[in-house]
Amino acid sequence: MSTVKITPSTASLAISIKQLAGIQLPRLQNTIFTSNSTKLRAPRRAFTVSMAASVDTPFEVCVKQSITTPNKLGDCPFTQRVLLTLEEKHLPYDMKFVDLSNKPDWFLKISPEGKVPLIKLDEKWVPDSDVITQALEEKFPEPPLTTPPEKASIGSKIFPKFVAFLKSKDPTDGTEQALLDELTAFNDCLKENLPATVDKVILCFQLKGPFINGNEVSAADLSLGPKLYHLEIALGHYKNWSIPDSLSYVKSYMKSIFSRESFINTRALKEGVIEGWRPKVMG
Ligand SMILES: N[C@@H](CCC(=O)N[C@@H](CS)C(=O)NCC(=O)O)C(=O)O
Repeated sequence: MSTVKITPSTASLAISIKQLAGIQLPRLQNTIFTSNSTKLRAPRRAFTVSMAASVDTPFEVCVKQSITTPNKLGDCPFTQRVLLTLEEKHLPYDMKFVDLSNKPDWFLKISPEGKVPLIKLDEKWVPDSDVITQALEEKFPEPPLTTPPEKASIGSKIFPKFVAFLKSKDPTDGTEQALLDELTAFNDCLKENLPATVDKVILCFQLKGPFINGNEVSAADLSLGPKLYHLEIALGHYKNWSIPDSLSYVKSYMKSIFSRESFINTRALKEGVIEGWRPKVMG
């Protein structure tokens, strides 16, 4: 099966490619996303002409409801990871908002642990973003999002260090330095992805990424991206802290992830992220 990947910025590009290739492009399935069964939009996006992701019925996903704005997506980085995976695989989904401060009975019946995200796969409710994203990769391998094992844990210690620093009330306890050490290690990994000598190549990589696995986004980025989004908002708000300019690869990485259409479609409201962390910061 051959796969033609197109990133059309206009409908005319798609039409001319269709004419040139003499192929019948499928209708832009999987791009109508609904929230509480309301049609929202048909986003412009890269799409894959292949047998993959030929799903018409949206996946039902239980997501955290915003604590500031009803019927808006809440501040759960694990939920965003799952939604990002669905978006990047061009799979349709239907969000079911769950008020985690007042969990409804229907939710507790399908989620004994009372946690989101939760997705219905083959008529079964499946919890946990690790399990869900792995299952989606197996069922819908195109486009592939697997991060090679040797790179899969890159950046994974940043989140716990961020939480420790955010909660810390003692500026001398070393939590800020521990976070900086993790971010510096991540900066070095990203730097190694780039060839250092050819300026044009560097420019090209900078425009496209770079991501943990180089040029293409992969599962590790979809896990880390939402956590870095929380880090930026929460530390900016509660500690007036931002990532130092010297960590330029981390900064451009965040820009690349945060500006993806999939990310914009699935990110929590900024005020929701701030309020979500308040009890942890104050407690
Ligand atoms: N390991 C789980 C963690 C999921 C999780 O902790 N979700 C939080 C929201 S971000 C939750 O549902 N907490 C339950 C609660 O707040 O009552 C995953 O990766 O999906």
